[in-house]
Amino acid sequence: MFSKLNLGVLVTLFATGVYSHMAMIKPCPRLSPNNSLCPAGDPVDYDIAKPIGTSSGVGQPLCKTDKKSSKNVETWTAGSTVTVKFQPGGAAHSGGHCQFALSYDGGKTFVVLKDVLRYCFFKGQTSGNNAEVLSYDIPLPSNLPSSNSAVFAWTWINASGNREYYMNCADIAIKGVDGGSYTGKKLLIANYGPGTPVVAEFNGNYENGVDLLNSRPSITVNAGGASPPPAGSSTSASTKAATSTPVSPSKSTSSPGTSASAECCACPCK
Ligand SMILES: [Cu+2]
Repeated sequence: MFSKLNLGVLVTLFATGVYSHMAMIKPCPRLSPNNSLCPAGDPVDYDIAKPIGTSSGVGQPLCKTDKKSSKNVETWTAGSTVTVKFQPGGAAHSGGHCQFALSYDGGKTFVVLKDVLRYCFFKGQTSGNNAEVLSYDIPLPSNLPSSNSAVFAWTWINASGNREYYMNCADIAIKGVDGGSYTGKKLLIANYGPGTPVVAEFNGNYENGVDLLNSRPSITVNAGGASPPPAGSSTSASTKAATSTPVSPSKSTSSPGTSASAECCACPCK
């Protein structure tokens, strides 16, 4: 019964030509179309599943848009576990590296909550395009700062195809430690224009890019955004990382409306 339903969904997607890349559907990300979890009337992007950039150019800003949803789509409690879900039927490009991260400064700086490295959307090495895994549990650290304007992000560096960077973001509230802070790895942004590192196509080598992920600096975030860690708790290197912005999407020279579709996609999307 279940597989019949899934097959039906796939057939529908093929028939309507919607078969595309991967997109988060829960929590409702900004611009998510046809998503009952999203605030009614919010703007949508029917290309929500497209990458925000490639190794050669920036197609869209981080999070796809700077504009927040009209309201927080979920309220999360520090110390609990949340489930993130993805749209079925998209091209999963043989897996790759997913990072799940949180921003307290409106989407400029992200601290990583969970990595799913190498085989994101799959159970192991594969040359497949149909995701085997469409949901991940994210344990929320118990010392996350409280916020009414946090931004949760899923990002993905695909294993096969064009060198792309995918990112969807959801506006959420966090019930955690009032005035608290949290230290973790800074989100790796790669394959996102010439200012970022390139993770080569895996071609079966799932260690590609793992060195970059392993060398992410630590940053400390709090309800005011990202800040230097408390004195004595870390190094000047992480202070620098917390305050620097790796890529300014506004510096993209691509003209609006052409860049995303031009850069994307050598993937086997139909
Ligand atoms: Cu794709």
